[in-house]
Amino acid sequence: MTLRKLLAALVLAAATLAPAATASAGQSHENHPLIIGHRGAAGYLPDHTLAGYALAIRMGADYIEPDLVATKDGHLIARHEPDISGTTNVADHPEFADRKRTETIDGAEVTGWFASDFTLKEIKTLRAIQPLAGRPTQFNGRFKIPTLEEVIALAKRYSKRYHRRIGIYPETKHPTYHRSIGLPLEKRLVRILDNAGWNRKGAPVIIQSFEPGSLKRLNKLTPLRLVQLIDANDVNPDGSLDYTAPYDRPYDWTASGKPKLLARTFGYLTTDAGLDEVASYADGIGPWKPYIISSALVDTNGDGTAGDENGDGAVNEADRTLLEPTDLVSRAHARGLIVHPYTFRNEGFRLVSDYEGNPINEYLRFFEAGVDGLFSDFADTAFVARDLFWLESSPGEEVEPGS
Ligand SMILES: [Ca+2]
Ligand SMILES: [Ca+2]
Ligand SMILES: [Ca+2]
Repeated sequence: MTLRKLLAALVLAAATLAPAATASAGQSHENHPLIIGHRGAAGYLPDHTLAGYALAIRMGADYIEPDLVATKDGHLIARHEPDISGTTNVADHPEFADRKRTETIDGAEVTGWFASDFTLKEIKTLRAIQPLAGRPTQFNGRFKIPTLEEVIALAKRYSKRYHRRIGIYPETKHPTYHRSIGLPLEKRLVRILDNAGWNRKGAPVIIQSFEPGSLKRLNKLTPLRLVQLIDANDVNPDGSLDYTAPYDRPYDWTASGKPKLLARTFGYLTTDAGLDEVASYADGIGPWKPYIISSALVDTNGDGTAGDENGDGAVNEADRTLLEPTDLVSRAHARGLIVHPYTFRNEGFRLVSDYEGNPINEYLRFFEAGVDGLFSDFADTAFVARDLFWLESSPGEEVEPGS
């Protein structure tokens, strides 16, 4: 499908559905639950491009999510990693061939091209590519790498155009690493928000990070809402979480060398004590989905082993069975913390078997579990699911036809 056709189809869908999300421009009303366009519209267009963010907004996202890394000259650009080789065509630029190198990031060796070796002017000669296998690649090479300023300008422009409140949900990526190379993110981020008139309470901005240290710094610099992300490495067959490094704990805890912090995993942040601590410097949590509703690998096809239950030759989410929701949402809410889990994706192999291949069922399950918003690669699907959720949870008078 061409981009034009894709956009036409989606705009038609959005035009049909848009009234439910309408709010006057400048109004402080925020939809609940919130739909956050994860890396823009990652299911359709290369991550972190203005086209991707615009598409997410047109599909119904309330917030768009730029991940932030720093360039050599201190600009903040939207990329998921400091290593830009997976998300740009830098490898096709012979003039940058000699910049390929190996760097240690959060204790792991990474070989590639690093944003901090490039000026913004040089970054602007690159184009974004699709990093995830199985996602559309026909738009590779079309879009530039945006700065945070450009993302903010886009959100403001679309808020006016669609008379909806569009926010941004920036993430400080690898804050300890950026600090170690002399390019700390926090003050840069706040300065840019200041210049945009958005470093104020009530502005449509939520800032997220995996590192508590980054959020604690930001808590001193800004009145904006802050969200503590909570990761893990994998889900064990029994549904418990696996904390294999480097997804064992926030990297600033590891780097601190403090025995108290080294004794913790990300899981600590979901305990009562951990949530109390988060509430002292942040306004919410952004947990990986299994912290709220996990799944187990069970022998559903009765062949005596738990593995490839649906017989498609691979063991993945589609072979797993849902467990009951945890009490994380209610314990977070009891402390006044909002809850925004990640990441919701449409592909069948990423959906637990109980959802029967329909991503709408997953959204509904999480909305029913009480989440305040979620990060989605497919804002259009999230938008439709939320309409269904609102419809089902409102005591309407109309009787379903035929009932
Ligand atoms: Ca992110
Ligand atoms: Ca089996
Ligand atoms: Ca399978």
